[in-house]
Amino acid sequence: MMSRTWRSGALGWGVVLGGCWAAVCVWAAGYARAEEPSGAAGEQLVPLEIKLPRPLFQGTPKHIKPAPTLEKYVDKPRPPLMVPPGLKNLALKKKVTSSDSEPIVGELTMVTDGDKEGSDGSFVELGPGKQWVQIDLEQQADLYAIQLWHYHAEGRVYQDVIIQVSDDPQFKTGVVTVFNNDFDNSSGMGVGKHLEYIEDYRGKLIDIRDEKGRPVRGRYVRLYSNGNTSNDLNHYVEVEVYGKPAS
Ligand SMILES: [Ca+2]
Ligand SMILES: [Ca+2]
Repeated sequence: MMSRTWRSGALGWGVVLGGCWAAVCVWAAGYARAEEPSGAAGEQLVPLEIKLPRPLFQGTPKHIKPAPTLEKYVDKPRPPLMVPPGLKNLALKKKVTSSDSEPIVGELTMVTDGDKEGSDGSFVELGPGKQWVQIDLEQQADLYAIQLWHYHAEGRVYQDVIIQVSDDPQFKTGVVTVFNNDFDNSSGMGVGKHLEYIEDYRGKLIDIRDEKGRPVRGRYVRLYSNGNTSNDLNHYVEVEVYGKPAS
């Protein structure tokens, strides 16, 4: 009698637990579905794969003081950027022009040569003050993300980083500013809302889609800077522009 009660009790709990487990599974499946990212066009998104160079220093750079306008330095792998499949680095080996056509060190071709190692011989050094480099993607394209390394042999902050996209090589018409961290307008191109950041081997990955997840269309990408926390010169190790040719 007692044993039968116990058994039916256990059976009852088994049903309850089994039911709960099924409910959890259904909830988890629903949650996973809800969390699956989709793009502006409703397509499935995948992590953007970026090959990082080897680190040249470790630990938090101590010589740069925290500020409300400076992103907090985090020495951890960054979360993946979810993008539509099939994006390519359209900047690779493409022609680079600059406000400083005769760099102090290196060549402009180094900006897009695929070499991201930050040691001597792998960066181009432009003159002091506000300077820009411009990449011609050679065709109109839908652009999703920009990954850049100014310099990563020591922790530095490059000032007034402003990035624009246009179909006009002179950047006079149809200019879209996709990044601007000139918080005090010292470069005179308008106050930027983005934060300054300390560079390391991970460089800076910038999602340039609009608030609805749509890419920016254009053929030319221009990147400004205005010196850095170690000197008033401007450097580039590599710039990658992820997108696909406009259809
Ligand atoms: Ca390079
Ligand atoms: Ca500034």
